[in-house]
Amino acid sequence: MEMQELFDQARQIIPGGVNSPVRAFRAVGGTPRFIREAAGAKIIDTEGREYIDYVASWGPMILGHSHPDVVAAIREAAGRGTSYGAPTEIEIGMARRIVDAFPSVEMVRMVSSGTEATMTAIRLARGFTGRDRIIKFSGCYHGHADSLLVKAGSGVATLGIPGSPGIPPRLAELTISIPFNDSGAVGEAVSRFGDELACIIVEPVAGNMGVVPPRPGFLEDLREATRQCGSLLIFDEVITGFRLAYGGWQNLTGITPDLTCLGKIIGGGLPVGALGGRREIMERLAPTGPVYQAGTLSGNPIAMSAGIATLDILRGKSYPTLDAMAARLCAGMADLFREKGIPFRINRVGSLFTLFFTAEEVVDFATASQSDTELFARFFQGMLAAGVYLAPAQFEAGFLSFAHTDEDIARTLAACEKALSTL
Ligand code: KE4
Repeated sequence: MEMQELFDQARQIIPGGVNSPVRAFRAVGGTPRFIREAAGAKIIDTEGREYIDYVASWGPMILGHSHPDVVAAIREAAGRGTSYGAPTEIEIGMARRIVDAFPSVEMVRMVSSGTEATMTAIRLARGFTGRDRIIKFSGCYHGHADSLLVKAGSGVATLGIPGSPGIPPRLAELTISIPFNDSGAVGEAVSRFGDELACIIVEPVAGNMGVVPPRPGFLEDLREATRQCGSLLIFDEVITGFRLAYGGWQNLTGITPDLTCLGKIIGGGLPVGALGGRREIMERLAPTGPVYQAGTLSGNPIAMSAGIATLDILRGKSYPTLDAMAARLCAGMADLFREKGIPFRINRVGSLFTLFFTAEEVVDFATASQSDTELFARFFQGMLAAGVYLAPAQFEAGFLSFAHTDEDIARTLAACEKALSTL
C-alpha cells in the first residue's frame, strides 16, 4: 500500500497518525516514512526505499537495528513467557549492570519509559526533601509528566507556566524553568526559593533543543547549589546513559548526582526506563518506603533480555571509535556547508550531533531557536530524497551507531552535497 494511503488510514484512528508526535514530520513537512524493517544502520520503508538511519529510534539502537545477539536474546526469553508480574532473576542482572556502571547508583528501580523514570525521580525528590519546588531548564525535555511539561514564565528565574493545556497552572508554578548553562540564574532562583527546592533536574548534555553541551563549570555549579540548599541533583541520562560512555556523562566528568534517570539503550529497543541513586533515597520508594510508584510491566523479562544483551555487547565496544566516526561525519558536513557559504553550527558530543542553520554559537534554547528551521526542513527533505534519514525536527539529536560504516559516512556526505545543491 502507498505510504500516503497508510498515513491517511492511520490518521483516521490514531491522533496525527502517530503514537508519538515528533514522528508525524510536522516540523519538516511531507508524509512520514512508514518503516517496514531495519538492519544495522539501515531502515527500509514500506515502499522498499532504504535509508541510512541517524535517528536510531531516538537513541536506543546504538548497536544498529536487529543486532543478531539482541534478537536471539529476545527470542529465547519470549519462548519462556513474556511477562509474569513477579520478580525474576534477570531483573537482578540488569540492576547489577547499572550499579556497576554508575558509581553514583547504589539501587535501581526499573520502569517502562523515560517519562516514568523522571516522573518518579521528581516525586521521590519531593518525598525525600518534603519540599515542592523543582528547577528544570528551558529546552531540556524529560518526558511528558505534568511537572516537567512547563515553560519559563517571563524573566529568567520565575515561576513556570503550563507547557501544555491540561496542566494546572498551580502545579506548573512549582516548576522554575531557567536557561540552560545560566549559572547566574540558578543562583538567583536558589537564593529566592532554595528552602522550598526539592531538586534540580537536568540533561547533563542537552539533546532536546538539539545537542547543547554544558559550559565548563555549569554542572559543578548545579551540584554546589543543590548541596548548599539541601535539594537533590537529578541527572536525566535517558539519552546520554550508555551513549557517551559505558555509564553516563557523570562517569566522564566525575560529578555525582543524587538520582539518575535512564531509558532507551538499556532496553535495546524495547520499552524501558530506570531510576537509580543513593540507597538512603531509593529506599524511600514503596514497598520499603512511603513514596509510591508501580508498573505492571516494570522490569519486563523481554525488555531486560534485550537490554542486557545490548549492554554486554557495549561493554566490549570502543566508544572513542564511535565518537571518531561521528567527528568525521560532522567535519565532512562542515566542509560542505563552508564551501556552500551557508551559515551553520554543528554541535557534537561523542556520537550525538545536531546541525543548526545559524551563524551564532548554540548554547541554550534561545540561541537554538534563532536557527533557520525552514532551511533545516528543506535540508531534511533533500537528505531524505538522497537516502539519509535525519531526525525530522531541528530541536532533536542525531545518533550514530556501531553499525555505521565508513561507506555510510561517505554516502551521507555525498547526500549532503546533493541536498545542499537544492537549497
Ligand atoms: P520516553 O518517555 O519517551 O521513553 O523518555 C522521555 C525522555 C526523557 N528524558 C530525555 C532526555 C529524553 O530525550 C526523553 C525522550 N526523548 C524523545 C526524543 N527527544 C523521544 C522521542 C519521542 O518523544 O517520540
